[in-house]
Amino acid sequence: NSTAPVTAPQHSVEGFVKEFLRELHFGQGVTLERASVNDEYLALARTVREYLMARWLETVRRQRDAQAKSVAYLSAEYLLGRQLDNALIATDMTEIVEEGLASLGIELSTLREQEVEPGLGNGGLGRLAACFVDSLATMSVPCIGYGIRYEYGIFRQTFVDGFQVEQADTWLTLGAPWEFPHPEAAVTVHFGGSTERYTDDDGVERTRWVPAWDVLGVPYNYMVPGYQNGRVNTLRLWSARATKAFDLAIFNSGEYVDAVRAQTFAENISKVLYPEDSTPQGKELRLQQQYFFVACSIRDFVDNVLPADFDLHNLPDRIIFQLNDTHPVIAVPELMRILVDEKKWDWDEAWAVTQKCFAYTCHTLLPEALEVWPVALLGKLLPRHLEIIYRINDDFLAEVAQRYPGDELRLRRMSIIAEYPERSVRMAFLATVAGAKVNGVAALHSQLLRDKVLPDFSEYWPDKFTNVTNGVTPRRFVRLANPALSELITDAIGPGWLTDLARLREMEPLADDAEFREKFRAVKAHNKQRLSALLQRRDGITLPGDAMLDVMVKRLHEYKRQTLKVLHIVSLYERIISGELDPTSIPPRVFAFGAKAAPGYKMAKQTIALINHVGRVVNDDPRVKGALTVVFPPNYNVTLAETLIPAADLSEQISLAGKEASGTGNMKFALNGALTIGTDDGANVEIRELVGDENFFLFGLVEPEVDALVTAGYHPSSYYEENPTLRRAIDRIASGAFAGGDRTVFEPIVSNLLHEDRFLVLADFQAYLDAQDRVDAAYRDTEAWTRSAILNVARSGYFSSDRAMWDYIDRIWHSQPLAAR
Ligand code: 26Y
Repeated sequence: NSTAPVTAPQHSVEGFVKEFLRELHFGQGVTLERASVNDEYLALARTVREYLMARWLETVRRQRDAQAKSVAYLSAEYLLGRQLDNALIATDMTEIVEEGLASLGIELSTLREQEVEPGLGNGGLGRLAACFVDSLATMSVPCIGYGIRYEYGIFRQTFVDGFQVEQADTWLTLGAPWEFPHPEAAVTVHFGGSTERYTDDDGVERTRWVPAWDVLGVPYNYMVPGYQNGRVNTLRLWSARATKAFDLAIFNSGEYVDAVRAQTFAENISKVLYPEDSTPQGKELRLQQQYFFVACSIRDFVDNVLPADFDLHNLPDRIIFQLNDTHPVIAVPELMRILVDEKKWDWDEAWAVTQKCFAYTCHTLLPEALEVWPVALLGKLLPRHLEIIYRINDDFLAEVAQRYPGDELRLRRMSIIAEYPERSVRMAFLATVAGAKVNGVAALHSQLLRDKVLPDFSEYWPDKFTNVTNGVTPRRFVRLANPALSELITDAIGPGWLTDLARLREMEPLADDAEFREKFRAVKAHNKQRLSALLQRRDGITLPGDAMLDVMVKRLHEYKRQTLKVLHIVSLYERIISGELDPTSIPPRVFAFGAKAAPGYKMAKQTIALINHVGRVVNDDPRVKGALTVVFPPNYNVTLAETLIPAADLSEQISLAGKEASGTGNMKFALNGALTIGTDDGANVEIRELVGDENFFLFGLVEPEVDALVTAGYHPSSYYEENPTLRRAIDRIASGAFAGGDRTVFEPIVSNLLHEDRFLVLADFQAYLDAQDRVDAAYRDTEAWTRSAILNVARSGYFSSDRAMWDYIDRIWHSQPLAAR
């Protein structure tokens, strides 16, 4: 009967094997003897899915019944990482599956490797969204994640002669076993056209949008399993399809081929993730993507998630739309359009509700990363939304004028519409005006956001601004990525830490236990071997046996200062080969990099080449052999991070103070027992406060000093002239020593450093080298280093994304989980 409960297959080896073979036979249509690795992987994924299905359906049902307030997380990016292991851990199936597969002669590890991770994000912001939905599911908080199902995620990076070459990310080609498409539930989204005034049946003057074209949004649902709590939330990603209108055009047009091409035009909207993550170019397709997914999502929530008779005046009791940066901010005028044009509400009534439904998270401090849309472009694509934005701005500025009579300059500064260099909409201002709350992503960032980025707004609405320091999920970044450490922790303090990470504190006394330190070192050594084996297999890279592993992994950006790290390596190299430094006097080090550059970002791509070329020279030089090794495996992604981070001894977090909003890699390293060398920036500040000064290598200018130096006039060449160590390192690069004698290849990097150096690499160089000397000294005392590493783990529980989610609930959402807290 239709209400029969869906039940999961038996939680046992036999239950699993039976189901797996059924999937192989009836799902994949192959016998075990004839099955490919991909057949086996797909059958396994579908089997594991079955163990989650009953929980998922039950979660959806309970959520409908409870009518509780939900979070709708709106994000253009979700950098999910592989799904299989996460699902196994959530269902506690790993051992059963390992044993069951082994009985069929299949290795689980082989099937794991078959999965291509969904890379539907660029970096920190996308990975944060994935951590947040994981935590909300684990905490039993009603949440639906909305985003875009890009057909091509972040590009695959390869190196040719050390230079980055991008390849398409074809993550869907071998099958997508984790998604549930619902073409029957497609939503229509309109674009273009014009607006017109008319008088409605009640004699009221109204506006309506007469769009020119439309596309369909097809929802693809993904399971977001909570950690062993019987709950599965939903991530709904939208894919663009042509509408009937497009099909009709095909039949009515003589130009059949052109018409079919027009169909592809519609489908282009969700085709590819933009690989830029800080310099938004005003690309029309990007705006189409943004409006596409928020229009689908609001429509979906209002029409499908809410009950049919729901009174939208109560919307704020049922939903909070959390805006992940400005990318989904066009949702604000979209909700206004629905309420005012479609539901025929008064403007003020609609605005009062809208203002309670949104909250905005800012992820940057770089002025060039703040999105603005030229009015001409926005008006062409979304003419009604532009009118609505103008009206919001007019009303807002009228209010400001009342509070500050005669303050023309202030009005110009605060206007949502910028006039120069071109008339455009400042999306961060729109989000701030519309949002009930605005938050930064680390304590320092939130402070600078108030003081530097949005000072007029924080003066106007002091209570609107708050901070929620980022976090990362311990399920993926400790339990899944570091099973050996997880076992050690659980043996010591029990399993409760995985859902209550503050409990890692209970490990603190063990830092003074010699036996525990020995075990902790064994875990690190094991993880290094695991990494070594992976890099050998994956890239043919050989790691030296026993060396400090010094890791810098993150997107390539000038403000993150990979160049400072390169100067450190070149300086060590130069001092060794010139006879100044005895290579046996320093602990052997492996410098590992991972970084993708935006394809159009010249300086970043050149820096990648420089790292690779320095690596080639250093690794081939017998004079430094064993002492210095540089590795740069291509295509750094979530999957590689899961093996790289647990092996690290030293975490490089060396951005210029005041530029990195938070960082989340920094948290993952600390939680896996690496010590940080870092500036006073982003969440580094909080990491250092918590782990203690003596367990963190701090260096460099602090933000007010950066500010003062830049204001006074910064001259990088003076550092070059006055510091011989620095001069020798830069000269070596300039000499062409890393480009086969060609001085031109890296000339742009050298001249940028000497004459511009926007991010004060030269100003921080000596302080960085001094801090690295402190690292070397500390590393020589093995017991003390291990003690610090253990304390880093024990004191980093604060950086769980579960804690971040509780903070959002307390400070922003005011929703409550279905289950008691
Ligand atoms: C508009 C487009 C060009 C764009 C696309 C992606 C702009 C920005 C981004 C992504 C930004 C991002 O990843 N920011 C990072 O967010 C992390 C999570 O809050 C922070 O930890 C990190 O410091 C910040 O750089």
